[in-house]
Parts: sequence; C-alpha cells; structure tokens
Amino acid sequence: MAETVSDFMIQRLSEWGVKRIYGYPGDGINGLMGAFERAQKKMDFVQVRHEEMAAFMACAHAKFTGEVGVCCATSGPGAIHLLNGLYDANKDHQPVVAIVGQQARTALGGDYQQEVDLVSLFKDVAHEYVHMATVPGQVRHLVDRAIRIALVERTVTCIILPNDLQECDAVKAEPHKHGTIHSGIGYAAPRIVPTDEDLQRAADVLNAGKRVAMLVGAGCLRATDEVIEVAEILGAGVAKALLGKAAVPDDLPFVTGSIGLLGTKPSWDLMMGCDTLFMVGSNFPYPEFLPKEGTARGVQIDIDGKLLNMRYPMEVALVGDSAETLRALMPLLKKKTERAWRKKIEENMREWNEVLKARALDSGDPINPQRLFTELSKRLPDNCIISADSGSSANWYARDLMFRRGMMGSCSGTLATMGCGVPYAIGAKFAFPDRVAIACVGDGAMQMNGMNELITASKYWKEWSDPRLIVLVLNNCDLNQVTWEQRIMSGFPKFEGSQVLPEFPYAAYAELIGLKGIRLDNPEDIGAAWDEALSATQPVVIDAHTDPEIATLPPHISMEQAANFAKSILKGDPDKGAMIRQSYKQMLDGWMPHRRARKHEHAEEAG
Ligand SMILES: Cc1ncc(C[n+]2csc(CCOP(=O)(O)OP(=O)(O)O)c2C)c(N)n1
Ligand SMILES: [Mg+2]
Repeated sequence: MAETVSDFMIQRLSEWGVKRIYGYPGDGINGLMGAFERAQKKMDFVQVRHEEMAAFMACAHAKFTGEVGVCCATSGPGAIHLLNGLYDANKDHQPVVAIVGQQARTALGGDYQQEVDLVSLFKDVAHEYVHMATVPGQVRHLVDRAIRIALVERTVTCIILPNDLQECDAVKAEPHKHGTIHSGIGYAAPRIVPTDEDLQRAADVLNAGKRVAMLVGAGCLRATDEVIEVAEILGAGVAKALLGKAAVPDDLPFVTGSIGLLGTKPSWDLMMGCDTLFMVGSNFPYPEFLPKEGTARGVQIDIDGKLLNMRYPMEVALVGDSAETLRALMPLLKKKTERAWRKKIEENMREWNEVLKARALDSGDPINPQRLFTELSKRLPDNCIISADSGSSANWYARDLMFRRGMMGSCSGTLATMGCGVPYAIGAKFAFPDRVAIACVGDGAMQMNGMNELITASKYWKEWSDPRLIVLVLNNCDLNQVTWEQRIMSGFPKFEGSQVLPEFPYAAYAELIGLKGIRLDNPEDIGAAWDEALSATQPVVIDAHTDPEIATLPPHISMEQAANFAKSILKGDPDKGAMIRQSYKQMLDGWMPHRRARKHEHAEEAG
C-alpha cells in the first residue's frame, strides 16, 4: 500500500519528537486511525473516555515535560468535545496541537452529517494557527507550522483534516515551483535576555529597595537555582503563584508559599510590607493581593512582552527568560547586609506553619480535609507529580503541601476548570511512568469526569513501570468551593438545590474496575491510608469523607467578606450551626496557633 497522507502525517509528527497522541476515534479520522495501526512502534495512541480528557492530557504533557502535547478527535462532536481542554492549555500558555477530522471535501458546504465549521470553531482557542488541509501537499507544512507555532507562541494550534484526504496518497514534497511551500523540522528556543542597560535599570531599583518581595510563577519552574540565589542576595521573601508552586522548594525559610485567595498570610504580609515588588514569570491576576499602587517600586521579567506591566505599574518591565535574565542580573545586584526584613519574613513563616498545623488538627465531621494534605505532605515521595482539581482541593494543595526539589505539580491555573485533576495525573503517568502521580479531586469533579477517566487508568496502568497513581477524592457531598464563594463573596446562604451532590461509593467503584479503593471516614486512619496507597502495586482511589463546613478561608478577610458571611447566616444558611463552629475554630487557629496546636497535642496524648 502506498503511503497515505495520514501515514505521512504521523511520520512527520514523530520526526518532530512526538511519541504519543491522546485521542478518541470516529469516522472523521478513520484514515488517521489506520495510520496509527500501521505505525505502532513509532507512535502511541492513548484512548481516553472523552475528547476533553485527551486535551487535558496533552496539556499535562506540555506542562510536565516542556514538550508539545498532541491530541486528536473526530469531526463534529469529537472536535467540539476537545474545546474546554484546549482552552485550559491556551490560558496557561501551553504548546498543544489538536488534530481533528472533517467531513469529505466533496461534502463540505452541503449541510452534511457532522459537518461543523471547524475553522471558525477553533478560531479563538487556536487563533495563532488553525488550518484545514485541502490537498495532500499541504500536510507537510501544516504539521511543521502547527508544532513550531505552538512552541514559539506557547499556545494551541489546530490542523483540520478532511476524511477523504486522509487516505489519499501522500505528497512529501511539492514540485519546485511557484505557489508551493517547502518547510522543515526543528525548533531551538532562543536565549532571551534584556539589554545591559535595561538590566542595570532593573538592578538599580532592586538595589535601592530595603524590603524586596519576589513573586514567581510558572515562568520560573526551570529557574529554581536562580530564584533562590537572587532572593539570597536581595534578602527577599519569595511568594509563589499557583502554577509556580514547584518553582522553589517550600522548605526554604524565606519562601512564603502561595499567594491570593488560596494563599498564605506571610505572602499577604510580604506584599503589603514590601517597598519593592520583583515579579518574575508570573501573570498572577488579583490586584488586591499585590501592593497598593504607588506603595512599592516595581520590576518585572516575563518571556511574553504582552504580559508585562499589566498587574502593577512597573518601573522596569523587561522581556526575558527567567533563568537567563536572573543569571545576567546577579552580578549587578548588591548583597543586602541589613537582614531585618528577611528575619521578619522567616518569623512570619514559622508562625504560619503553626497556624497550618493547628488548623489541620481541628476536628472535622468526619474528616478535616486539611489533615489529609498535611499527612500527605509528610509522605510525599521524591519526584512525585501532583495535580489539583478546581475546587476546595486547590486551596489545600496550595497551602498544605510542602514541595521539595524535583517535585512537579499543576492545576488549571487560569481557566480554573473542573475536571483536570484525574486526566492531568494520567498524562503525568504516561510522560513519567516511573514517578508517583497523585490527583487531589473533589467529588463534583469526580462525578463530572474523573470517574470515567479512572477507566482509562484501569486500561493502561500495567504499562507503567511504577503503577502508583493515587486519586484522593474529597467526598463532601457538596460543590464546596462555590458554596463558600456564595457565602463569603456574595452573602448568599447555601442553595441546596445547586450545591448538594449525590452520594457515591468511590472506593467501591475503584474496586469494581480493578483498582484499589480505600474508604476513609476516621481521622485516625489518615496516615495509614496514605501509607497503604503509597505502597500499593496498582492505582488507588482514597474516598475521604470530608467536612464541607471547613472554610477555605482567604489569608486576609475584608470587612465586606466578613459582612457577607454574616449575611449568609442571617439569611438562613441550612448548615449554619456547623459552619459557625468550624469557622470560629479555624479563625482562632489563625490568632493563637501555638496555644491551639498545643491543646491538640495534649488532647491527642490524652487519648
Ligand atoms: C467546568 C466547570 N464548571 C463549574 C465550575 C465552577 N466551580 C468551581 S469549583 C466548583 C465546585 C467543585 O466541587 P467539588 O469538585 O466537589 O470540589 P469541592 O470544592 O467540593 O472540594 C465549581 C462548581 C468550574 N470551575 N468549572
Ligand atoms: Mg465536593
């Protein structure tokens, strides 16, 4: 059989280094599936339960490896299903290529079955590059450009392939004549560093500052040593945006952890007390957690000039790669000898760690979710990869897990979509089969799609050299994050009609599909459950029955938020008794953590 357009496409993708494509079949991509079958050694096809999951996994691949992620889907419904996962990649600036089928060229424009205007459909999410092939000779440059543009622009691109074209004979090279394209393979990322004069301007501001606060994001994930060294020179504290959680280890005393609604109090104090804000590789959105305009001088570095000077009016805002730029900056920085600011930050962190401890030790009904995370934190295996879904789990992931060097973690940072937790962890297992992956997911997200994707795990786990994939389900029978947002942001009582979730036996379900299930409803058993899951020889679901009345308290509560909370009680929140009790305990922990933690310890000793 002559090589088809589809064979050539897969060959070309593999020459670009792509080894795996996540997808789901359909007659819009039958030709492509035939080529996968013929290319078995060259390209893996990972069959998911839903095309959106394929896009999440491709996004996870990009996030955890730095390489391009690829997903594919059939025409019409399959292509439409990809969208949310592709938006997740787009908003978090990940290079992902989507390959979608289309009806036959002869049928297009004929209101044919499953005919959807895919160029228009993908025009927003893949605005940098979306093209439909109409003749075989286009395929070479469509693949080359889709991958290159995804990498250069750190974005989503899309190739649309009509099904009849997929089975045409391949055209590897067009004749050397007018109107043809002759593209090639390969992309090497450039070194991007600001000019010497601009670096000096940045250094002058940073050197003049007495209280420097660094805020680092996803752009610093590959700049760990540089961030630490610059922070040491500047005597700065380092706060981390959610996607930058793995950028610097949490065991350094000047790292204040997460920032924002799911942030820490020391990050809040760092931002409110600094005289100089140094933002590197972050597009953290919420202004109320940054210094008030005019109270601090600002320096920013970002690889993407479009993201500069948007969140805070910076005095010096430079386009540059984080690691390269910080390295170039170091010789221009003067070591700060006055260390009072730094001491204060470290003191705040010591206090805060007590608060976290005390809050996690508060009793819950039946389980205080924070305790699950602090117990996991002590046991995190080296080089593990953690995902968190959108929901209350993102708060505990951000605050209670202490990352060490070599670990990775992610979530849907900018789109903040539910449903990414389980597919991200599966994507992590395919990319790094020898590492432990742990997904922290709410019961809403499990019911939305996590449970289905566990079937994908049950299909593939035996292929992984280390089978450990652990899914922690926060089973609170509630869409808890939103319940609390309704209470605190809007002053509405919990609307049971929208918030309460049906019960479901997640552990039993895991067993049903050949995985291990651990049902957890006693706080005394948390440590043992983690030990069991972490030593399992197959994927595990921990079905943890957690208390929905433990608030995901922001690090700083405004008067308006406190008033809203009170309003939601006055308006008759159905859970007000437990909610007031739990919130009171958690707030007390914030005020006098030492006394509270000691009390817990005594109580534990007493029995
Ligand atoms: C696709 C999608 N739908 C709705 C939301 C809004 N939302 C954010 S968090 C959340 C609740 C999540 O509930 P669950 O998964 O049970 O986690 P919990 O907060 O209860 O721990 C909702 C509905 C969203 N972010 N994404
Ligand atoms: Mg829930």
